[in-house]
Amino acid sequence: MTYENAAYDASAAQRVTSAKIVIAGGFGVGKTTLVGSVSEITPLTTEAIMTSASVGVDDNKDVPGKTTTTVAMDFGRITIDRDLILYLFGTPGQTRFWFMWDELVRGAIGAVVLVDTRRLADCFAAIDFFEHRRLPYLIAVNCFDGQNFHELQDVREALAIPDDIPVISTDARSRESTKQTLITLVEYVLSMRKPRAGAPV
Ligand SMILES: Nc1nc2c(ncn2[C@@H]2O[C@H](COP(=O)(O)OP(=O)(O)OP(=O)(O)O)[C@@H](O)[C@H]2O)c(=O)[nH]1
Ligand SMILES: [Mg+2]
Repeated sequence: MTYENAAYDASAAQRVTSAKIVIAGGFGVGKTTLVGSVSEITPLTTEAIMTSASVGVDDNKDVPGKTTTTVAMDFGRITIDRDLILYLFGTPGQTRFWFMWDELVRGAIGAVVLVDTRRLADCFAAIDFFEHRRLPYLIAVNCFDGQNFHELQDVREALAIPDDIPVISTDARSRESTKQTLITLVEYVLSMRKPRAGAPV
């Protein structure tokens, strides 16, 4: 490699931007699945076996195959294109781990709130949390093979989500679908940072 090439590579490396994204939502909605489907590194997960102690505490009747739950966080990474790397932090879903959320969102540019429409109310706490901290978020309805199908406009109305916040559907198991969800979030965050037409500069 010539010196010129090396110098060129170094400047390219400097243009790489990284950003932290939080993946949140209720218990068993697919957060760990989403981080795992898209991460290009082996995702760090902190799953623990659900024991009889969780009976009556964790409502897993809509996710009957579920035997583990996240007790700290999920962590993964995806390179969106040559100059944008996203670091993904999945939250634990159960309310008894809420004390971790402040640390998890520190420095994040935005959040994906995953929703299962069969348990819509489970995402209210995450929405409240991000609104209170003014962290941009979007709503991603995890499709669960269509078993929970609802029109996105109905979901928006049920959750009282303002029109400017994206409400999209996704499949947490699909790398392409998850990647598109993350791109939508980044574009939304960037659009919020652009000065509005007519705004003082
Ligand atoms: N059929 C179907 N199953 C899914 C989908 N997304 C997740 N699952 C399953 O749902 C269960 C829960 O997924 P997880 O990714 O563990 O959910 P989580 O939100 O991380 O759960 P907690 O960390 O315990 O809150 C797992 O058994 C997944 O395989 C989906 O889109 N379709
Ligand atoms: Mg999890």
